[in-house]
Amino acid sequence: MNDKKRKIEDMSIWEDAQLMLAKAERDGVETAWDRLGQQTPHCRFGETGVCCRICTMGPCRISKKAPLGVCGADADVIVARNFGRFLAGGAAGHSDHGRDCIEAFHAVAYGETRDYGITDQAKMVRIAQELGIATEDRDAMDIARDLADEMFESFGSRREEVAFVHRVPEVQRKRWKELGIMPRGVDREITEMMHRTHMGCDNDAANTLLHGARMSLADGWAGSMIATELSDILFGTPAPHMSRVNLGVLKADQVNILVHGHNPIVSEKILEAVQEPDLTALAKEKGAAGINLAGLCCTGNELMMRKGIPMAGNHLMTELALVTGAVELIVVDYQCIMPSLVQVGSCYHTRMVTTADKARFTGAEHVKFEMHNGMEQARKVVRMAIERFPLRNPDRVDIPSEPVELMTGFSNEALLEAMGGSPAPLIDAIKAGKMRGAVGIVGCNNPKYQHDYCNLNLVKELIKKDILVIVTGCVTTAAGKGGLLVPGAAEHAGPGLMEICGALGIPPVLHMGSCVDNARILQLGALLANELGVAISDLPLAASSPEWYSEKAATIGTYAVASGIFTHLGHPPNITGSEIVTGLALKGLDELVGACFCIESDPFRATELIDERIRMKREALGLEP
Ligand code: XCC
Ligand code: SF4
Repeated sequence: MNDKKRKIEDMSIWEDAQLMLAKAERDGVETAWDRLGQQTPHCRFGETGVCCRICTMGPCRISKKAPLGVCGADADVIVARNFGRFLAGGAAGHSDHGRDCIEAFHAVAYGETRDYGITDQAKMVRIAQELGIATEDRDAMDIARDLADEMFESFGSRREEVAFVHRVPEVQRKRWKELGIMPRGVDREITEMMHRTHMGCDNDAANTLLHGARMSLADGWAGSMIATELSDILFGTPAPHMSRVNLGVLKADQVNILVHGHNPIVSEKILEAVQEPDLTALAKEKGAAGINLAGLCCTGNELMMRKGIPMAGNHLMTELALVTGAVELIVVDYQCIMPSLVQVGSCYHTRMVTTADKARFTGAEHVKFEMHNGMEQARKVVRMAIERFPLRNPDRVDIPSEPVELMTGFSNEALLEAMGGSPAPLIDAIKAGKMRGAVGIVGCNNPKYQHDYCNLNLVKELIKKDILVIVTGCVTTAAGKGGLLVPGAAEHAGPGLMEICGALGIPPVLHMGSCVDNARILQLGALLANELGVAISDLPLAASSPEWYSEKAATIGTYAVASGIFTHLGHPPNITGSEIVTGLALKGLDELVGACFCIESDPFRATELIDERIRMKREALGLEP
């Protein structure tokens, strides 16, 4: 072990994490925290974004002594190109997930699968109508075929605008057109970013960054939005219900299966399989009391939102969940899955199973899920888990903590229903200052922080100021473990928000889903803005990702800002080596798109910055701050 090792209490705020970190040490298991110690201090060139590896005249790194790369590119150009490609990774991740959802929907529409179907037909018809598809007197599958085609169009090169952009307030669409950042097609914008950042193309940092905004908008208003809407159509639109969270959701006497990744196409089938009587009988034959399914990260969010399946933990809990020694099998699809999980699993009896050809892990077993075999493959995976149960070593099992209750399932549809079908109560509450504004807190964990310290404290502080918090992604688990996702948590909110929550029977912190479901927040913002006849950037809204780590989180932040939502990040992306790029992000964008980023690692100071912005927006609307 290295000398930079942190105290366990400084690594995570949670008891379940701390107990498992201690067990990992006893069991000789290395975690992300250990490896961070080995990787720090980080390379300064990389950290500030001034290292360029785009061609083989380099690699070049910019310093006072060498201010230009071999080709003549300066720090601004290099930072902008690197950041553009970083954003492209995020946009590609969400959007390729969205494309997988269209392919599933397409297979359903063309009768190519019996394993998947349409759960929310009313929503399908509503969205088809919204997109101008004829629905009257038509067979549902005919409508579905047209809708699938229409959604594929938002990925291509032949449209001037992605389909869901019509949801955006008119003033903003005009602004986007004038700036040249109207998103045309997901694949086109991503490809164009790769082109622009090839050596010898876009050598104007601000111009590159504007394309980053366009590409991120294509993620938010197309790739992610399509993933969300189609997942609802295929698997059901979430409605409020209770669930549980933390490592205590694992069961000592049952076969434990964890699902990890993002796309419900895999996890929904695993859920069906664990409920089949013959598989439960097989588990009992092997000496288990049953089969227990729990989620991790965003696929956990998806299953919890729709089906109430408990959540074992967020990003930094994924290794620690295996350290319990109680997990027979972890099945993954893609994104945010640490390659170390194969290693950690092999220290116990845990089998890791991959399901997507685009995300294979050396050392894991590959069970490829396709549209026509999802159910059969899910049964196979569950059977594999059951076979592992007799191999579990009870002496090495430790399941810490009692689970915490939470409420989940706040789709926009559910939220509107709770308000009697119209956003008017929400708007009245904002006008009256009972709810001063809303903040969407999204995203990840990062071992550079004490795990969940910023996530949890930011949520707590904001609700005290009568600001409604909406959570998606890994921050959900933090809010849930902190007991803030239940209606009773309204007692920790300011008096106005407490009253509103009491009247509607909702928590002061609403769980809206996984990270692609940030599209729900965009849609809600647009709905409120349209209702008030203003731009999204005029609303007392903000976004935050305090402990972010991924390219996807940066893309989310960028589409939030480009959509007019002031966005807080706990730490900057690797852009600080360019004054132009940093200046645009922190200030310049405000004049162009009506919002910008702010950076603050302390959750209490971040609360002040967000609060100040909400005050400003309220005053501009002529409301009490
Ligand atoms: Fe990944 Fe989506 Fe971040 Fe969690 S929140 S660490 S991106 S799983 Ni999306
Ligand atoms: Fe160096 Fe320019 Fe090549 Fe980058 S593109 S590696 S700065 S020569």
